[in-house]
Amino acid sequence: MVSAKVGKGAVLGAVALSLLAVPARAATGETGTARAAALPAPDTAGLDAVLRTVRTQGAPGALARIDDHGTTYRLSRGVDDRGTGRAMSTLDRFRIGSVTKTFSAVVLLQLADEHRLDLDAPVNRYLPKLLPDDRITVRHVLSHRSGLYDYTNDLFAQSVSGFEAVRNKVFTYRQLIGLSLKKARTNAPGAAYSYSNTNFVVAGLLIEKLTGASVKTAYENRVIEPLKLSDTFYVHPDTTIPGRYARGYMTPDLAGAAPVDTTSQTVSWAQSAGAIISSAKDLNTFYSALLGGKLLSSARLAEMERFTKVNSTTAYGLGLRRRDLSCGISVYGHTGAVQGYYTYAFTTKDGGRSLTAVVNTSNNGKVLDTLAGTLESAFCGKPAKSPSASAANRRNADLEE
Ligand code: HEL
Repeated sequence: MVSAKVGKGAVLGAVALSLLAVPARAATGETGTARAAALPAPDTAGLDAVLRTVRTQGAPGALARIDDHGTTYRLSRGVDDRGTGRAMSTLDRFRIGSVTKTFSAVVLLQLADEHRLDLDAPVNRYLPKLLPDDRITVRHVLSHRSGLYDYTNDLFAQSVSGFEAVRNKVFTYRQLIGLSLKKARTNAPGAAYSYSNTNFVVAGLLIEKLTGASVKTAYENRVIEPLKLSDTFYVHPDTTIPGRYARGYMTPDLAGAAPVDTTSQTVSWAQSAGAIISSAKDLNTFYSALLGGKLLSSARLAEMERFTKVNSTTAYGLGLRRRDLSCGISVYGHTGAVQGYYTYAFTTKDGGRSLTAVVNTSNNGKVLDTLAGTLESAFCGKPAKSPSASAANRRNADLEE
């Protein structure tokens, strides 16, 4: 059950652990940047402790991958398939949920770079009469400040039955926006941050209007192919994950009931707000390239990084989250929660060190909270003080939005 080919591996009961550290640049004599030297070494033991803890809290499997200036660390625990007992692997593909939002924002910011989109123009300039208020701009939408109500609050008021009701459904973007517009807006345009999937459905419609093609084509032409993201797919409305993947399991609403296998789903309720499939390697490549300035001009990247404070540890830019860690380091990326999977994918300011951590469960706030500890282990290194103050117990600030 040990998948490590290099480095350390261990088997603990029925649990598989692989820990692989590959100093890819050592052979060429390359060294890290000055910035890399300033970062503490990743705490792989701490990272593994987080993966073990989420297993005890109900996650069938967990994985984490760090890419640090050419050195890769890979850890996995538990299973990616409860039926067969196959070990979770860092090679597994999974559903990334709202990490998709950064992909959508990148496409729109590239269109802004090409002078085909003005971020401060009303959405209605490009999509006449779509929204009931001409003051809602593209920037408001990408920063969750539009005030458009999040229709998923209603769809998933009951977690399992809500999921089953939409699992195989195919929505149009306009149907989803219609669900939102049945409800009062949460704030005046630009007045407040209020996270809403509706914003990134509007983003998808904008992408399709401005490019004259599907979001799938835009993701492929502008991000997936240029970065050679061979594990990244937008298959909507297909329900299957290509190749090797982790099956997703939603925690039942009723204690004692069996986990719900959510692997097969259209994710049509999310589309450009949350339907991409990817892997830890690809997400690390993506965020490293983005923060490293390879996808956007420096002016557009700076706009993406104009953050609105969400709470004490989180801020939101344009389709991009910032997490402020206990050691004073801030990291940039996104979190994802789609039925069956939780994802954290973040990188440093220069894109030099990236972490993706995933569990194949959802509807489990404890696991989501605990998984945030992977950020502390990956970017802050070993805790300076008592290990009992472990970052594994940090509250997931995103839940407090
Ligand atoms: S929620 C978030 C996360 N985002 C938002 C988006 C995403 N995901 C959703 O809106 C799906 C919510 C339903 C998930 C479901 C479960 O856990 O399986 N939960 C329920 O049904 C609860 N009643 C802000 C956490 C993000 O991090 O951006 O992804």
